[in-house]
Amino acid sequence: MKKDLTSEHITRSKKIRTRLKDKSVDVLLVLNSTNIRYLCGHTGEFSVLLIFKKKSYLITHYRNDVKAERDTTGCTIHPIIRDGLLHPNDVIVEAKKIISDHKVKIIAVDPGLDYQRFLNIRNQFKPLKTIQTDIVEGCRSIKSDYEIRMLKYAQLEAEKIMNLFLNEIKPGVSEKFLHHKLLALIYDNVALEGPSFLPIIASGESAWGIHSYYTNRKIHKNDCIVIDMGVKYKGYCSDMTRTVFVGKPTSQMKEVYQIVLDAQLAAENKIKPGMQNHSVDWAAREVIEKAGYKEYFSHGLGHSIGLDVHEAPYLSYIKKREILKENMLFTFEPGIYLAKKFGVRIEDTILLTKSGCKNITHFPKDLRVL
Ligand SMILES: [Mn+2]
Repeated sequence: MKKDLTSEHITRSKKIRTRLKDKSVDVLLVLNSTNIRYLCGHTGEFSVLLIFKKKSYLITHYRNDVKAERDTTGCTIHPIIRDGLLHPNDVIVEAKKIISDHKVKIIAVDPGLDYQRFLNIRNQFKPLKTIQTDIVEGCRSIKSDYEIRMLKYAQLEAEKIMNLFLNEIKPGVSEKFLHHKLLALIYDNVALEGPSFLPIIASGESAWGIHSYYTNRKIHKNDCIVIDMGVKYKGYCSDMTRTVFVGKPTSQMKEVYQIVLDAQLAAENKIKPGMQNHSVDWAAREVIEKAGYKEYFSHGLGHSIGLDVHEAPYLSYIKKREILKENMLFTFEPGIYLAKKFGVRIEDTILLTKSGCKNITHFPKDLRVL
């Protein structure tokens, strides 16, 4: 596994270097912690990764260096040894020293920081030219075979947990109890890093708020319950939503469930490499619009997923237009939320293949009455 990861880090850094060369950039300064993990494996705080044409340096506080030696490949670890507290800017001061030992004209800064911090860094590196870049995000959006394997495994483990979890749902238990129970089931699997986000348990009328994690509401007979959950395996996230019913669903619940499912299938049938993100969102949205529930699908169809649970590109017609490529992964999560009544969302993860897509979520989607 460690060997796999080492060759991953080498391949990823190579890709980054090619792109830096295309833009005539001499060094990339990476501050976003997920991007640092992506490129060298390090997960500690207060770190900066410097990628030069031939060499990379990980600048980190000395208290991180044992961990860095263990987790990191493909770069030289450069610990900052200092008495007293470490100031967040110390890593930048150290980066400046290393950069001054190299022939550098243009520095690219990874955008995992707010614009104000970028301006601050730009000032510190003057008179060198500093540009903001999102090339790491660009690389991250196309998944390698190794990453696809990790993402599939995370999803598989999440499905086993979901199976156990559904036994806990019965009238009288609260959303809060179920939320805690689901977290406990996730943490019981020590092979996992933990949840990829706090699970959402939204029942009955409380389901119309898209991101309420839970309330104290107790499950009733004839409820409709939205469960949105994911786990993290070796850094990689899964994300899945299922809507289940306790007792007898009403005819409107059944109708809405079928529309949401049809919307998801429409997007699955339509997506292929070369398509624009907006068109995929519309493929699902049209189904819901035609069925008369246009205003009740109030979020995008989905997002990419990887080391972060939400990554670019986003399948939403209000986000930046992007062309979709083979080996990108997306969640498809259409939903209909009827204020003060109930909500339905169904979410799977889809891998874009040469000719279309492959759904990596295998948890059943037929209407389930517990
Ligand atoms: Mn999602």
